[in-house]
Amino acid sequence: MTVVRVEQKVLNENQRIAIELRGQFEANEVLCLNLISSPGSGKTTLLEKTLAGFRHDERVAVLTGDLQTENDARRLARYGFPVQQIVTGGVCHLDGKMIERALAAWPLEKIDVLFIENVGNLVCPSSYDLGEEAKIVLLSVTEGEDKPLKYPSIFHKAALMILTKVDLLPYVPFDMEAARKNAREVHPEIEILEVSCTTGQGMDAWRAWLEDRRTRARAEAGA
Ligand SMILES: Nc1nc2c(ncn2[C@@H]2O[C@H](COP(=O)(O)OP(=O)(O)OP(=O)(O)O)[C@@H](O)[C@H]2O)c(=O)[nH]1
Ligand SMILES: [Mg+2]
Repeated sequence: MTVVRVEQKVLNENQRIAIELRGQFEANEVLCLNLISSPGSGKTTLLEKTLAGFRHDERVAVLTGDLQTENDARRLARYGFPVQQIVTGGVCHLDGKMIERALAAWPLEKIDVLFIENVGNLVCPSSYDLGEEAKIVLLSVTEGEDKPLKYPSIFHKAALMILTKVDLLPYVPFDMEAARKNAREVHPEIEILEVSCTTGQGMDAWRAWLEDRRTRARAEAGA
């Protein structure tokens, strides 16, 4: 019983911070996207390819979470955009406080798109609102098409599911149609993209999705 109460208190405190963060993102017209997946599904690789496609004068920034290392920030910093690593020291998700602390160093009015790479974990990050415009869940074709049914919370909350590593489809038994069906069973409106960072397949559709979100966010801010 006590454990449940403590957890609720932490989540309520997080919700308060998330509301503040969302207000700041809206006021500064920042499109914030929270990328979530199990470890190794390809979050950092997708962000590397995405950053490589932005013009150098685009106002893009990345916060990347990790239990222990700064490896991902090092990989992402090579593209010339502001990147910060958040090392959680063993905590299995990012929370609002961590984002608030990281953003204290960055003037939000100078950022148009903020990517957050969450800690690799399909469960814990789904409970923590970071003030983002949308959660994006990545599912690689080596993980099994049943994952939306086994971890429904994140697939229910994500606006977009990206099926990653589709270049491996000839080598692994993964039923794309079943994966789509399972995701739509827990979230009928979820958008779905298929991407390979190795071959570049699907990257144009991903960039178009991003551009569409930016246009919508700008229109909402102007309304
Ligand atoms: N074949 C193939 N491999 C990929 C693709 N995308 C990523 N990988 C590989 O998958 C491994 C994990 O990729 P990361 O981008 O580090 O995964 P991550 O989700 O950021 O991992 P964590 O941050 O540890 O949770 C690396 O060896 C990548 O090279 C892809 O599209 N195709
Ligand atoms: Mg990573």
